[in-house]
Amino acid sequence: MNKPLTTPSSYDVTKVRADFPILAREVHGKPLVYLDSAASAQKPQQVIDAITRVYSHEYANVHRGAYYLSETATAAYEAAREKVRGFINAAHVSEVVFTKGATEAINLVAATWGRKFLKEGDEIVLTTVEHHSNIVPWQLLREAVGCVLTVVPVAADGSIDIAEFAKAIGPKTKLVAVAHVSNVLGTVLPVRDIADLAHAAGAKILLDGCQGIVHAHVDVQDLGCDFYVFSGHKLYGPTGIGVLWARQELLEAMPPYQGGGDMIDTVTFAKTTWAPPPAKFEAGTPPIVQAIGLGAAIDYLNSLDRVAAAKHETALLRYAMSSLQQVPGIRLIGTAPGKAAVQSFVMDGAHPHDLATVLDRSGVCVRAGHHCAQPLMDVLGVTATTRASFGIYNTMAEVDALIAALRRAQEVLL
Ligand code: 7TS
Repeated sequence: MNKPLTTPSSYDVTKVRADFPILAREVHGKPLVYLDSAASAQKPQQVIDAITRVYSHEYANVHRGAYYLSETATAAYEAAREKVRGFINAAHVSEVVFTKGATEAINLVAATWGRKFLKEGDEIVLTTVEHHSNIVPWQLLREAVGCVLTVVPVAADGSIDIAEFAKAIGPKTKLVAVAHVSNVLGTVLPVRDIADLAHAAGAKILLDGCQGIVHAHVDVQDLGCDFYVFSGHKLYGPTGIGVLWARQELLEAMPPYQGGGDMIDTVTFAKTTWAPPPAKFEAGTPPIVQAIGLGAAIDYLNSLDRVAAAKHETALLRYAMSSLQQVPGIRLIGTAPGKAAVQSFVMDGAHPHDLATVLDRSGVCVRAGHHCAQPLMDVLGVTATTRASFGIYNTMAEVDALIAALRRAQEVLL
């Protein structure tokens, strides 16, 4: 996720951009400059076509029809699960549970594994940089079982020292739940080392991979984690679909999350038995088309040179960091070594919301606010930041457009 300063010659960003129809549109009469992929990425035509094809020709409910169309839809839904398995190198396809997003996946783990296996006084280790999705479900669990949340601090540059984890993880730790990559700072956490510390203490580790999976190749077995979650919509796929990956034995030991159709083995009024995972965790009609769309996004990403794409993103980040630093009054937030292509900043005299609104008039889309990481904002001593995040389709010219728009914004706001 780091090294060279320039985009590899093998990476043709113009060709990639041509796959994303929305990038050709204008906003307020200006070419769209989309720098908010960390919130949600745009979709390639291949994903849009896959969704249209299913609804136009192949749509039916899954796992219940004896007829051709339902069998076709079931096969496509289950093929998407296999694509996810391959993408993250899970050992078994049954370890891949479809959810509506990363948020639901974390809530699922907290409500099932957490309620069954944690008791009063047990500790969960988090970090300051977590998204609310990886804080609030654990607070709900704390209310239910009386567990304790321990928070690992972040250094001023946004990095997190592994020694802090060594201090925080102890005999009472049952779970370490941390972001793979921070959505505000871009920091890549030393997750393999954290996993080793967690396991040495007899704890499990959950990785919130929302931002991690989009910038780097993820191999859940190599990472050594127990749970890995992510959302499809940040990975160039549709909204309404996410993934919980967990080791088979954990899924087997966990009680169901929701009850309903598809998650049962047999039902009587006296007693119901569960289907094996992943069906046990997929009650009701699942997000069929969204899962197939996620499969198409994975096919699309696999068709690219992902190593070259990651180098391109790093080159964009480095160019953005050095260009932003040349704008008077701008302070970068998050400069940890080896970070991912997400850059927060604040500008003297301008509130991030006002700044984002003015940038929008130049066609530049950035996120402003607390980024669902209010505890991190408190520690950083700011109420909000402006954030530019880069995807596989962004260009150096778009970084220039951001900088030009910032300079215009300074004329308007200051
Ligand atoms: N975890 C991280 C690290 C995230 O960045 C996000 C979304 C989530 C969890 C929640 O994902 P969801 O798909 O379930 O909502 N992050 C952002 C963001 O940075 N700007 O908008 C959403």
